[in-house]
Amino acid sequence: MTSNTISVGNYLSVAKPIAAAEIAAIRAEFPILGTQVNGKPLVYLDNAATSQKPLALIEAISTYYRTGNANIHRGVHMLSSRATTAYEDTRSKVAAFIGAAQSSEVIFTHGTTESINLVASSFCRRFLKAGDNVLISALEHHSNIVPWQLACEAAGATLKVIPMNDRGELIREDFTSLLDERVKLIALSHISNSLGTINPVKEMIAEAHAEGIPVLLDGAQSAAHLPINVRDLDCDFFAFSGHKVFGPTGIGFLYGKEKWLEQMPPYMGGGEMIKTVTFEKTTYNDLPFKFEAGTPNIEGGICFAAALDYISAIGMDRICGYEDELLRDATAQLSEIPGLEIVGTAANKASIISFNIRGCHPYDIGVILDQLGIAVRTGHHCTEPIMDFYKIPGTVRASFAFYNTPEEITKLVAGVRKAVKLLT
Ligand code: 7TS
Repeated sequence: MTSNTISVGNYLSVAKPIAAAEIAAIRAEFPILGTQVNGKPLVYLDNAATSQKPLALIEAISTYYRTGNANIHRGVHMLSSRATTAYEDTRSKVAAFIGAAQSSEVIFTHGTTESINLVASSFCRRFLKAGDNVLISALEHHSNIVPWQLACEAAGATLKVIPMNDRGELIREDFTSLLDERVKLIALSHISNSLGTINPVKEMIAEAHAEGIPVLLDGAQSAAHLPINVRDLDCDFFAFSGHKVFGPTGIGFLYGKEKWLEQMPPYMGGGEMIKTVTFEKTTYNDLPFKFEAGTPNIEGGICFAAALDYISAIGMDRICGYEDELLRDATAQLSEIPGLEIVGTAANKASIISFNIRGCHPYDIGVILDQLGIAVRTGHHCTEPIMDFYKIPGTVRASFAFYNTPEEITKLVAGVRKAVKLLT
């Protein structure tokens, strides 16, 4: 594999990555990257937790509140109708960004967690019964475990888990052997937030569909790193958070195939999700509004468009190619540190590296890195079952975005070497 050949989801694509010369201009678009932490220039390597925001987004939020604030889908007045149009325009942009057939298949939520809970609540009320199974994987974030536990408990169903190997890759034969007519839904992370594993979801979805089983993808990590096309992947649901792709917090979406969304009961009751209400009976609104009760995150919805425009202009394939170079560089350099063990060594990985150092607690390494201005995450990363699998309390995790640089990797490596010296 050359550095220009990147693994995109489950198919290979050749991209010309962002060039090193372009990075300074890109970084200038993110004011926070020019700030200092603990007297040192910030090195932000916690992008899997949340991404930083470009000026285009920051200015869009300011402009919205200065000149455009109104409630949507209700007023006859100019501000309201403009806000409604802008909010619905973002829905169309999201649909285009993920390759959905129509924007009515995009439901705005607060983020990935709410999107998964929506399906776990609504789909399972309609389709899950006692004796059925829901299938998840050993690589899931708590957000893609707990909602299914709640749904299975309510229905009298069983939650089953696709196991993984020591490299953090799902064991395909075990997946195949778990597929039977009792499985009503599979909920699978596209990319593991702890290990960076890119799951071969396209093949797994095809295999599940051959058995008539729908698949939800937890895309919290993938849409920031890979071009996404829900029709090409053929997933039935795709859950996502705007803040992971340089957008605002508190806005995300659930993509769902119309054939499922039409059959699912509403998730929450309230304003906007209805057609008519009497005390005896309520009829529900059309898609996507059936699933959008109450006043939504209007600012987030409208301004998310600025973030999508920004990254679309750069190109997800170029972002993916550049991040792949950062990943290889960081993996090679970190691996040279004595006592450092990379946790999660899948063949197909996104730009997320978890590691531990023999004799050091991840938290202590994180504190020393913080003193050097380097932001990483330490702990279990909301994936306790993964930590249990490796019998470790947690990891240090560095997660890269396209605005990170080889110089920042050098600083990370020097910081980790310093931590090793101080702690061992
Ligand atoms: N699923 C995955 C794979 C995630 O990485 C996250 C957040 C979520 C679901 C939940 O997303 P939310 O936006 O609804 O909170 N992951 C992380 C992380 O790795 N560090 O902080 C949040």
